[in-house]
Amino acid sequence: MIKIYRDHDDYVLQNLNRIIRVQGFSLDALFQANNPVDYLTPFFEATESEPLEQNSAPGEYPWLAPIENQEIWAAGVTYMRSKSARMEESEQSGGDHFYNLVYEAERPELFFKSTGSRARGHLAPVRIRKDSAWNVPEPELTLAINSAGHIFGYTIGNDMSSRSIEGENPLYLPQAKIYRGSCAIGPCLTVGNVLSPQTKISILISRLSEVVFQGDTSVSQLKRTLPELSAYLFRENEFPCGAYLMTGTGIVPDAGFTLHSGDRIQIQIEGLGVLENEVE
Ligand code: DO4
Ligand code: MG
Repeated sequence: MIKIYRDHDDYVLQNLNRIIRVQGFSLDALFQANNPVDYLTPFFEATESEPLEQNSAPGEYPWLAPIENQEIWAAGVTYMRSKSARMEESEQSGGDHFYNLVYEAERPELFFKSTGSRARGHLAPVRIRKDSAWNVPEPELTLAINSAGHIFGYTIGNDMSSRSIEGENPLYLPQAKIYRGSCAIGPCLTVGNVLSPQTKISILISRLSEVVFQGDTSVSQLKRTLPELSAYLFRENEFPCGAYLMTGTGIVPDAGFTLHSGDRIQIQIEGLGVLENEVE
């Protein structure tokens, strides 16, 4: 299992206890490679390890989002909890029926979420919209899919969302989902691990050092398979530099909860690390 962290000037690769800072590495090239391990191995052969003590706490370093020219897309209503929360928030507008339909339908909900230049990394601020009264983070297992459509890695995603805008009318979804600071991924891209269905996804939100929300789920609660989601994304489309696909949220706080400026959001996925962002 290899973890790829993005720094301002270059990349840091970690394979167990070996940490190397590499030159000439490109995520676009990795996403275009037939076999990602073949692309990564020569960097470990050609580069001296950095002393571990300098990098012993990768979780405390503000890594950039591990992305170059990949688009970030997202799947929705892939967990029962997302379906029920969406139906509740859109009942008044009459939009609830559509969430029920898409949960049962063969075709999943897929939407565009972000470009690399807009994506925030680990410890960078995320935002809530000023014209939105009800806002939540969405902790999501995020797939790295190469240009040939194969899933070869994983990262952690936060699909920041306005529930008030989305609930008002399902056609407002792009405004609820795509705005400045609405997307974070990281802290690294993990390649070469086998993800068990029991993999736990958890979130903790703290405000002035008090925990105001926590929840967890597991990948086994996902209604659809990961290859099914990625196949739908690549159907009749092409991604020359590959893509990231957020796989939907299985954790939604109850209706009384909204994010505040200053809240700290920590999302943990077993084997992938912790993605932490403060709300600006
Ligand atoms: O349909 C609305 C968005 C769903 C979503 O983002 C999710 O289920 O994670
Ligand atoms: Mg989502």
